[in-house]
Amino acid sequence: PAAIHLTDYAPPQWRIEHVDLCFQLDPVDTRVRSRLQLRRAVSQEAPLVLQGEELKLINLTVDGEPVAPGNLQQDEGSLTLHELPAQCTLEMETAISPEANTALSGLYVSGGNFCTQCEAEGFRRITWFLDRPDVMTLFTVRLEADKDRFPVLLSNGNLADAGDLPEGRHYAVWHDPFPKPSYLFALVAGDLVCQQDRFTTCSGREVDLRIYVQRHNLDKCDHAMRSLKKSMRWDEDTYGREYDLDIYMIVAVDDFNMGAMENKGLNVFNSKYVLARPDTATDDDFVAIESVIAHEYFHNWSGNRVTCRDWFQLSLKEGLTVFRDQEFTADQSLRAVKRIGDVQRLRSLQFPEDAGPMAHPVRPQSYIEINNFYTMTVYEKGAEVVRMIQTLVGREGFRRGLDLYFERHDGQAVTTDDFVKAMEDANARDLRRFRRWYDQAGTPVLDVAGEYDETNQSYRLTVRQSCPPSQGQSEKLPFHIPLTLALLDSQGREIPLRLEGESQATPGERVIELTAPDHVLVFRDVPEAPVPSLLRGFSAPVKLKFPYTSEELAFLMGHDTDDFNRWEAGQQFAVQMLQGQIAHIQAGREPTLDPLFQEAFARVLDNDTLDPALVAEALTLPGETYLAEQMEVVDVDAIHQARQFTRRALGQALAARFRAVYDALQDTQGMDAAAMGRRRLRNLCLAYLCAAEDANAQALAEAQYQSADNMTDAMGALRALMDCPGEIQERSLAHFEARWREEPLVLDKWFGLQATASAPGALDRIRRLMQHPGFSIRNPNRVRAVLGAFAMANPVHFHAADGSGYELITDQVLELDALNPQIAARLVTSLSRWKRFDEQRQGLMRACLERIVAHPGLSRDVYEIASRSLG
Ligand code: BAL
Ligand code: ZN
Repeated sequence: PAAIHLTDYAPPQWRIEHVDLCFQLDPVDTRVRSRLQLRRAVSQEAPLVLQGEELKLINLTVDGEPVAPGNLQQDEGSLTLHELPAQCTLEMETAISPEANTALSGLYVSGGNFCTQCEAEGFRRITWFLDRPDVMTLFTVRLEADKDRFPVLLSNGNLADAGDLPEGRHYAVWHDPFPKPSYLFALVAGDLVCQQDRFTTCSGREVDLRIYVQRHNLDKCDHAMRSLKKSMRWDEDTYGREYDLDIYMIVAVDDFNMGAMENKGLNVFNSKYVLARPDTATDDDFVAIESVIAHEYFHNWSGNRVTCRDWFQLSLKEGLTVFRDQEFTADQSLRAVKRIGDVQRLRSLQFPEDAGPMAHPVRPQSYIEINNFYTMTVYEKGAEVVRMIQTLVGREGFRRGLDLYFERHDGQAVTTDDFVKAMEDANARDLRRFRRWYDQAGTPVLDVAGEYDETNQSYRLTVRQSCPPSQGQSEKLPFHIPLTLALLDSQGREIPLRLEGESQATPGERVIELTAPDHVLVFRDVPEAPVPSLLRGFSAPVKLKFPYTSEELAFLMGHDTDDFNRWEAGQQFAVQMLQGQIAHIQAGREPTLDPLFQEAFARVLDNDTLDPALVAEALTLPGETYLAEQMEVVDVDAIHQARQFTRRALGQALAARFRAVYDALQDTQGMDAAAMGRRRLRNLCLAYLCAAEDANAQALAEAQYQSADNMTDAMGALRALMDCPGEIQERSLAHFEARWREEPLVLDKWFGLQATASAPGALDRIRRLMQHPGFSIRNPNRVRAVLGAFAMANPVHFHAADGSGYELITDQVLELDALNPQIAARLVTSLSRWKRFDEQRQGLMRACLERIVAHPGLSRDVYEIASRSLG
């Protein structure tokens, strides 16, 4: 398959000013009639090339007349019309089979209902079209279906008409007054019920809010509805963005490739991000639902009103919208806790992507299959890039820039350059160098060193930036990096900062702008040797290296005035210690627990002035994938052993204190952030107690499981018990399965726990789970809960030395590819970083990738990931 390049972008030669669509819905044979009002956008004659996949063309006319056979050419994926008048009406009828659509792209059936997913290129699986985001069209959509089976008929915009038809059928007509690209089209038809509410916008307009679900899920919509109203108010208050239609609809479906989709006025959601009751969903689920609802809602401006010119600009809407949803979530709870979670995700998932064969810039320069570029880099690193702009221009400046961006580009399809330009123009700033963040892949490294000069009372920081080469980019130009820092005295107070050449010191922290490969910063009037607090709040997505001693890290853990950096110091301390343990294990020696670390850890546990959520973050050891990133050659077994050893040793050494904190946190009622924080810390204490392999702890966990009235505590207990194989664990897992086997989203938690278990016999376990009546390879959530969890979050067994884990995943990738290439391709990424492992594993992983690439009939999606990985 051929790659598509950003440099080949050319504006569309035709515009579709209006489209009328009429769907005669039938699961096996749906008929789609479309009428396109076309206008040529260039002065010279130009053929019209429409995209289409898996379509049967029934008939076609131009201005009511058939087209001469010589002027119509159908190829794989395209339909070309020659010699069209500059303005004309094209009418077509196509036939599609939604029920046979297992790729879940285009129009398909889920749970007996019709739904669509058109981003990025699913619309071409519905009808022939200019299926590209820079063609913005007014849509009028008529739906016709059997009234009993499909009583609800929805599409984008506002309802214009509805009524009955002969033979038990009915219709609805929807008109969307905002021109939009085809990827934002949606339709839903089915037997659904809705939870309804209202929202009055800041200008006083009334909006009808509806969440559509299957009837048995109607009691799980309250949280989603609350989240929607909060998001709408927050976007008005924070960014002055008001909703623009009379109705906002969300539909939950069980079979969905992504998390959710921001179709104009009609969001279609993976039910995982809608449905929640305290007894069925954990606190993390509640938070995730709130943030995805917010994310899709925020897209109404950052994505829909202003959209992308082409798919290389995907981060224009995704990076910005992730940034907006991160800020929203930060405002609902503790900002530092949100930041910690986001940075953990970035470092454990995006940094590896940026260092591997799939590395690509935030604005990729080429792709074979765009679905493969809905990545951590485009989303999460893209959000970091937006965050850095805010750090550079300040919050008010950022708001000015965003206002200008929306005002200047409303109704347009634009580029990341247009976004940066608006930020520059609104703030009279030059961000030329900053733009490199969009075009250069790889994670920059900051090597920092500090030197105190007592005689001159000065502190000298030298900062060197570098960035390792990535595919197609051997040399990198320096990045424009905001480095937020403070200097702390021995009491933990921030020393006022006066850089050489400045006449006055300023209190607090500073944002230093790094633009060159090397910087030397000399701070004056520094009365004692300071401890620097660097990259505060993770002010840039870089790897920071500073030679802190254990004592300095312990000091920062207890004293840094930046919450994020206090946590970060603990993580760095833990990484240092775990690395030492890993080396011991590799040398055949017993690991030991550093008493200084234990002390610092215990001080945090005992600190009852800190918020429990922050304490829980501080007491959570770095994850295995993050630790793997720090090693030359990844040793999954040694990493796992070291981490388990440390958990057990801390659990044993501090058992009484964990128990005391556990007991003190009895008040865990409520769904507010404070209650969630208490539950988090309490469950963490329980996990350490169980890791210590104490029989009392198992009984405590079982008692918690049995008495839990919420899923967080039930799962907290079960997760803790996963460290203790035996009767109690088996009994509890069996109880959970019996209780929740009819609730697929809850059963996914049970699948996930077992798919990630480190106990022996993982392969049999995975095979058994796949035989469970609740499992289906056709459902993306089930695949993620079992196969995804195994491949991404069970390193010890996935990387089993005999290659059995790789073989299992390879078999499943090939089976899945014939059904759903997008989901299959995601699974392949688990094999892509084979070069990071020892020689034997490298050989086994490479052989699996080669087996995949050689498989006949492979999808573009899987081919691209597997071939690049071998690259
Ligand atoms: N646009 C795809 C789903 C999302 O990022 O909202
Ligand atoms: Zn998005």
